[in-house]
Amino acid sequence: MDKSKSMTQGNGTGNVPRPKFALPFLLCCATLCAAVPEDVPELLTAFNGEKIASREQWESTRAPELLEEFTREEYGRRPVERPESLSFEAAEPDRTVMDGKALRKRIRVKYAGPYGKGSFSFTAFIPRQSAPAPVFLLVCGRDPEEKHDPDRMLRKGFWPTDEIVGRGYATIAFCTRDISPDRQHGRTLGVFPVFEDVEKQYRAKDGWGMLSAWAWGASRVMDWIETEKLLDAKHVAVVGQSRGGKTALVAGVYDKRFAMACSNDSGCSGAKLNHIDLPKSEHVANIVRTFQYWFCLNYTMHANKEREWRVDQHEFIALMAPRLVCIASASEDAWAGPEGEWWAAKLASPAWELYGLNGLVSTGFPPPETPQQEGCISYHLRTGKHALTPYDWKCYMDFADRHGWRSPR
Ligand code: GTR
Repeated sequence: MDKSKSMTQGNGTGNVPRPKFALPFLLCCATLCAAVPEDVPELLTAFNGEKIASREQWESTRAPELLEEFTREEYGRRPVERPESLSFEAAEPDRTVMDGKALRKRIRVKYAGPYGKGSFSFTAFIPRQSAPAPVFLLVCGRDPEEKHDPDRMLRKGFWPTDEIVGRGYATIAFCTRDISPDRQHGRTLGVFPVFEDVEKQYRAKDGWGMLSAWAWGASRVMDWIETEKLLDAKHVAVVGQSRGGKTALVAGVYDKRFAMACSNDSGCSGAKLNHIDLPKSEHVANIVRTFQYWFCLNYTMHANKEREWRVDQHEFIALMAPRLVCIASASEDAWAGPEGEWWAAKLASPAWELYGLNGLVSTGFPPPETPQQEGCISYHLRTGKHALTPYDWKCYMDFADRHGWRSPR
């Protein structure tokens, strides 16, 4: 039996059980298998061989060609960015919560396109303070009952609203399934049939996949943030875990209004480098077998050939430069490939250097609970499993603090 296949069988819900390995075995694998990556596509050499030595060359030549490559081959083209018909309304009356420390808003985003209309809601917790609050926007790819929790009945660590507000940040969450359900036939629902004739037209090979659609949702929340005087639209971080972590990177790369992207345990097709030997980690062949609909159709062509492709994921992270990026891994998350995530962060760094900034300041893959946060890329490894925890949030907020998001600017 094909071993990789057994690891990625769907359970009909869009969620796939992650393969289970014992911790000592995984740590041993990570140490033994993660050799220094070889033949990694060169970030600062354009496809025509031109060396990229300045910020101007990066912005005029290299960044656009990389963006075009990732769009055409991996995440797909959007039929629309901000739709002409877009409006916001209160989904519920505002409420004071957290013993008077925060205002809770529930907002409905309504949009329309050539083939119909759609809507989704999000929840915002805004600290009561005089200055506009910087924001952490969570792309929630989990069940809302379990993780999103607009009524704060469960108080899960996945979205620790009280802690975030307690540190002076506003936080907003929306559920990806409200943009489009996370399943193969989700393309006939949510945002897709509003902007495409999904019944009559064949899906274009480079047409947007679901990660791009979810990230589009994050940008529509950003549209609202720009209208809200209680919020500081210049300091908004988009955060996500796993499929949400891939989405957070896509959101940040395609929408420069996001000042920071936090990609937690995003792994394959997110922050993990493909040019690294981590046999227990997910590969393109695994991901397209189960989650083809997350990507454009062209991406399937790279299954088992990702190392022959002229780009790798560090170059996608580099498209965030000169803005802030947080990459995070968990020690027991071999499927996401922690060392591959660290290497991608490291190899993306030269893009920041073109701006006279540091990317990831690090001498090597760190031990757990030792965040590397001196440059514009933050990396941390957390002890434990595939999750988003208060410790991860603490690292993200520490990093934003370091960059003056809360102090007088
Ligand atoms: C896995 C998938 C990963 C990751 C994860 C998740 O099954 O293979 O790429 O996205 O789901 O979202 O938890």
